[in-house]
Amino acid sequence: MSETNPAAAEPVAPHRYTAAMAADIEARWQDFWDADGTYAAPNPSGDLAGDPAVVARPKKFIMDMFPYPSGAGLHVGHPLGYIATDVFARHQRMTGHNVLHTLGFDAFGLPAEQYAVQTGTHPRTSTEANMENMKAQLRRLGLGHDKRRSFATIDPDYYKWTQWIFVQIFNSWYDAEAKKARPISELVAQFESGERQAPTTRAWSELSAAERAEVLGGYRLAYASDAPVNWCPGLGTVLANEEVTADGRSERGNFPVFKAKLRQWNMRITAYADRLLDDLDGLDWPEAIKLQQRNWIGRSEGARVDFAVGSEGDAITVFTTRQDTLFGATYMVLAPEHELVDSIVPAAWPEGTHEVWTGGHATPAEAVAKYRAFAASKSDVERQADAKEKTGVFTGAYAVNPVSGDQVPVFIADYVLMGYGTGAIMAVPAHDTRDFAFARAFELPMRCVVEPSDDRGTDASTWDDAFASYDAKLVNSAGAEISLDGLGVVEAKAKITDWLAERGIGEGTVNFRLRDWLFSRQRYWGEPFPIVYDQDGVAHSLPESMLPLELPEVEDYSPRTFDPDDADTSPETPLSRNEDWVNVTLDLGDGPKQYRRETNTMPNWAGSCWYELRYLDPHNSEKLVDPAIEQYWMGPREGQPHGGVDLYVGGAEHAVLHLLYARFWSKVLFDLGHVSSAEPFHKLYNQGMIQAYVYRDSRGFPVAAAEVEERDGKFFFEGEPVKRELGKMGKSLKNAVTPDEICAEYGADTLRLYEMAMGPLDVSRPWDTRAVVGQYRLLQRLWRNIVDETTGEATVTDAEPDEATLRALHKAIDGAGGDLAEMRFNTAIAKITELNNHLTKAGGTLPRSVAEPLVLLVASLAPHIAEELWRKLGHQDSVVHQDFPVADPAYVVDETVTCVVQIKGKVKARLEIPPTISDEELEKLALADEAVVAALGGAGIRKVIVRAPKLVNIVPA
Ligand code: ANZ
Repeated sequence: MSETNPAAAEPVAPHRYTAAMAADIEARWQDFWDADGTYAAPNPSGDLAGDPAVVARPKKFIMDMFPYPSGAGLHVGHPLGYIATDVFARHQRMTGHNVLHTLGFDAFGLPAEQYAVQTGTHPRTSTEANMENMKAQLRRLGLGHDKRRSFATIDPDYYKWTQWIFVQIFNSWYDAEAKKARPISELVAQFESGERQAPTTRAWSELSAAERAEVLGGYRLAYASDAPVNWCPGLGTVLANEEVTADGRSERGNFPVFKAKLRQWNMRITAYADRLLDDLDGLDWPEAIKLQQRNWIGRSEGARVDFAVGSEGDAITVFTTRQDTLFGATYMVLAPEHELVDSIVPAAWPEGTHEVWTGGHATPAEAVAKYRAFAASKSDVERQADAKEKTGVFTGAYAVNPVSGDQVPVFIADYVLMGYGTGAIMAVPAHDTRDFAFARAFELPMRCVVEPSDDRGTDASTWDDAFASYDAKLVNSAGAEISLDGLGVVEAKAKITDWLAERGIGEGTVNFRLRDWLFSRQRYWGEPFPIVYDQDGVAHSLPESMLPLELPEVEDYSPRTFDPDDADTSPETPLSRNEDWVNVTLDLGDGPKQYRRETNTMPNWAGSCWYELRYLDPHNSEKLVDPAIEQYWMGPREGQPHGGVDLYVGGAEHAVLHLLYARFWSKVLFDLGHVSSAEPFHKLYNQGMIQAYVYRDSRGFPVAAAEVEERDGKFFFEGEPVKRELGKMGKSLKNAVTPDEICAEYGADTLRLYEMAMGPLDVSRPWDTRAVVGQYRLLQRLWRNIVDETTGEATVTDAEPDEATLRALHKAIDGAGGDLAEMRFNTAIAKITELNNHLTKAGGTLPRSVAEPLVLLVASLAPHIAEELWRKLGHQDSVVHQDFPVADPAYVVDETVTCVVQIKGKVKARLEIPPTISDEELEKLALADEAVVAALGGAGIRKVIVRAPKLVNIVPA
């Protein structure tokens, strides 16, 4: 293994730490760990039960957001979090914990399906190949995972339970009084016994099966409904709001997206809005993420108010957070899709209708129809954009403001969304910016009802903008029956809410921004729904014995593409084309019958909603997870009121969707008694991003970053100057660096150290391949401090270390130990480097009592070299399960501390003194100090107050 050192023209030492040696060491230890099961975490029972002494330790369940096995493989940015959790997990193992750390794959998803559409390759084939590739890349990094617990969400053994959970959710309802989910059978029993009246006028026993199913659908936590969804005929699928661009087209493919009513599965996550909000308080998550969840859930306290409309006793119910401004409501707006619109539209425009209100249309019906078509082409985001000009049209109808008795015109406008509140608002243009803009455009009256705190006066027609404030008094708010004048906003709200409630025309209410979760996709590569429909179209869930329901083979993986501009088409799913699979005869307990299978698949998010639980008990074929095992790893304990994973590391981009969905599933499983933890992830940590330099040529195209040369701070590619900027790492920007390259050049331990040393874990940082060598040199010096490079043997003595070395060692143990426990890996490395440099400088052979703790210090960061050195130091057991060294406090305290000497309370000198100095000695030193002598200027001394070792105060005579 000797190489030639060209500089010296002499062979270098045969046992020097080189990339080749690192590769050899690393491969050997990786094989050893796999064969030995070094990272196997014992369960308290079941097939993965193990050493009771280890089980008795405090547990630590450490988890990464698992990867999607992409065809591109990993670049060095991907493993940042995986290395960090690995270092942390190793440190926790060395500090007395039973550590569960493993990694699976989130393997359903669109890229494999698109590849299948293009090439005809089964998504499973390409996904599995990608997983093999990624596993090899990850293995090369030396991650200490319990591989017995790994799985992919596409494994039928896994998705059997995803389907089973769906069945549990389908078969339960939310009991708002008990504030928990309960089996739907208990609701049926209540309907049957008459304890609860079903929302129909007929008795439960008189309803047909289909009618009962319809009623129950209004309660189930998973239910099918004809909801307005983003339908993209060009792609042949519905899309989530996040997948639609601001101008109402599909992010992928740029096809038009329409709002269409399609029968889709939904999850009633809104039932849990309060608990999802309240339980955030008990979680150890970054505040920014908690805030995003709070905003996403969007709890608003306000009121519902009825405005009478027409002569039939109908009312438009609005949701408002400012019921105090009711006297200022001078018009109303319904969402264009609001169901009341058609019934209130009169045949002709009322006498004297303002021309601007009609949009130039001959009849209200025509105006409404035209405007609806216009609004349907816009996304919700676009509709809500504040800056946009307000559009809308008069319906021809008037409603009655319940406090002022005024007739107010009713408009439809797209700035009111169907999906929020009641889909209708009372508009208070004087005090709401959007209403103000609309009122200006349509020349509608404004009435100031909240006294402005500036000098604009109370005539709103002269204002430039709305006056929106909670901190003011009500004015112009006296009617025949009630007056709010002079009250503050809070009191006025309370008073008007009571008044409305007494009359039965309103009530205080809480509204949430959160919507139910659209849960079906017209795709192939996802979990099939465990649902079949009988001849009456009633949905039935499959019993556990029929799970997993595996994906059928199909000829064509693509959803059918329709005329991209035609909203009136409906999706044809890939699964629906396999008639043999779709039409089945099953015995669901009442004899063999014909059924049709649901042909949508579950969304991408389903598999990641509960994977933490499967890690615990991955081979259980009887249960989702054994309760005792779940309780052991996830159960609530001190400081973790809802239980959960001890550390979950991943990107901040998953603030809402995944993290909210997983919380929701946890709560349902908790309510139904399947788990003891009501929260999946107790502590959440967001790692930063590894960024990379992008180099662009004069045309702005990225050039291969690896081939750019730097000269005098300028950058050149093939001789031409290029511009450097910071961007994402990836193939398209031609700046991806793979972990494989870095491992080949330096070894995995160097890569691990470099990634951890780059900066605080939660901060983004630019990758710099040239800087990696710094960590390589650290490992070379570490090696040389312990191993004789000629013989390859460890050379240590039994001598006692000197005082300075003891101090350096114990400070490093203390400092790095604290840092590792708190995930400050960069500073831990700095402290270890400092110790190693001290030892290098001191020279000579290391005492064993220094070499061993040194190896243990680096063991979590650079596990391969640590194993090798540990073995060379004569140990037969793995370094992985050694105890982290304990610092001796006597050597940790600073050698000197700074003592302040004051004369009459003013600082005159600072002394560097040993921390253990006595009062007498310190007084002597202080009085002898030159600066003190000079400052006293020969004056006598009345008193000396000594507080060793920090302070001496001298009072002159
Ligand atoms: C009258 C009013 C007066 C309002 C005022 C605000 C200020 P948050 O806090 O986000 O819940 N609103 C209600 N439903 C809506 C819908 N479907 N589409 C668009 N806007 C809607 O917002 C609640 C406020 O947003 C409600 O209170 C309502 O306008 C509007 F000085 O009512 B407010």
